[in-house]
Formats: sequence, structure tokens, C-alpha cells
Amino acid sequence: MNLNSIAHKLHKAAAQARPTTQISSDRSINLDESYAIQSIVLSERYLEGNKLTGFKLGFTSRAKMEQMGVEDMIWGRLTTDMEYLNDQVVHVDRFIHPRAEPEIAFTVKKDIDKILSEDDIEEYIESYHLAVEIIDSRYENFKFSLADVIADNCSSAGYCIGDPYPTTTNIKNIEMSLSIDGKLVHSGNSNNILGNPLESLEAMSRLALSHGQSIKAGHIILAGAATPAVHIKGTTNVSAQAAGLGQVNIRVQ
Ligand code: OOG
Ligand code: MG
Repeated sequence: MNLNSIAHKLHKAAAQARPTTQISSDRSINLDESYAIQSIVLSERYLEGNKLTGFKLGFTSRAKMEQMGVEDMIWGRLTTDMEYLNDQVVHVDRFIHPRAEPEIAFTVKKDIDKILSEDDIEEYIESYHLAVEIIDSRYENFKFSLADVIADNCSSAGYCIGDPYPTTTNIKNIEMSLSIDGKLVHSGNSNNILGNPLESLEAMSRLALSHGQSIKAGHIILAGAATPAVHIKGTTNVSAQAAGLGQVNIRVQ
């Protein structure tokens, strides 16, 4: 199978909410090929009228690496069809085996033209948010290699961003948690994300620059989860909390 047909197979699996086999079970691919497949998958989404809304990092915490059995950071793209508002209903039938995780998100203020450090935040970042990310691997049993998951746009499926908080808000060393139907299921510290969640801005700007991908004003960046993800089929309410960043809810149907 060439890269186009692999991308098409992944796009179809997402569109039809039917799992597919791992690429690595048919042939070996390197990470450059995986990112090339991801770009083609995204072109198919754009052709259907969806627009790029931002970016996500994955496997920025040990908790996530260990849950999924991988060892490196990855990045993917977010699109308009993945957006949910706080308290919005999420119809899980559009997904295969969705999971949710609490995240920190950033809204970009100014087109990013360099690798960001903490000193650049005021100039380039508009606001901080708590978020819930919905991930949905297009592979059977949510099993993949690093190359597989990159090609699959890092399992990106949905995201819900909470209220904006100014960049003077402290987001280092804060507790983040995820509750399902009112019961706490996971909690973790924001510093589990790369030692401090602001580091994700450095990582995302560096990765985007090295792949020739521009990050523009208005884009969202998801920093990666500080806790493992939880299955959400059959639940009714998913909420994330983080000290100082409020709460984000999705209603699952
Ligand atoms: C890949 C996506 C990882 C995160 O926050 O670490 C991710 C997956 O676990 O399927 O979104
Ligand atoms: Mg995530």
C-alpha cells in the first residue's frame, strides 16, 4: 500500500467509525512517512470542508506513555469538526472507542515565527484554558506503534475548551482531574506535562517549525494529558477540573 491509500484507509475508518488494522502489521513505515500520511489524511478532511483550528501534543507525560506503551512525543492537527462547546452533547456513535482526558490548552495571539520560550508567552499567547480532549484511535483495540498513531493524526477526535484565563494565571504545579458521572477517576499534576505545561509551547513551536507547519493567531494548542485517558462509551457526564482554571463538561449520548 502506498502512503495515499494508507491515508485514505485511515480517513475512511474515522468517517465510518469502523476500526482498521495497524499499518505496521502490513509494512514498516518510518516517522517521516507517518507524518506524510497524517498530512494526506488532513487534506481529505479539508476537502470535506473542515478547517484547521490548531495542534495537539501527545505523550508529553509518563502517565500517557505508560498507558499506551510508547516512548516519544508526537503532534497532530485539530479541525473544526472536532470542536465542542462547554456542556455540549457529544454523540459517541460518531466514534469507534472514544476516550477522554483532561488537558491544558492555549489560544495563540500572534502567528508563531520562532521557537517559544517562557519569556515569549505574553507576546504570543492570548489565554490559557482547561480542556477535555476526546481521542479515538482508528486502529483495532486502540493498539498502535508510534508510527501508526502519528499517521492516524495522533488519535485526535474531539476537544472542548473551557473559559479563557489570562496568561498571568498560574498553571504550573496544579492538580488536574477527570470525573465520570460525578466520580473522580484520574488526577495528576500539571507538571507531569514535560516538567511544566508551559514547556509544551516550546515543544509545539519547535516541532511545527521543523515540519514547515505554521501556527497562526487564533489557533489552539493542546499540551497533552497529565493523566491516563478513560473510555467514555456508556457514561453520561465527563468533567475536567483544575485548580484556578475552572471546569469543563461534556455530556455523552
Ligand atoms: C494518542 C494521543 C495522545 C496525549 O495527550 O498524550 C494524547 C493516544 O493515546 O491515542 O493525546
Ligand atoms: Mg491528549
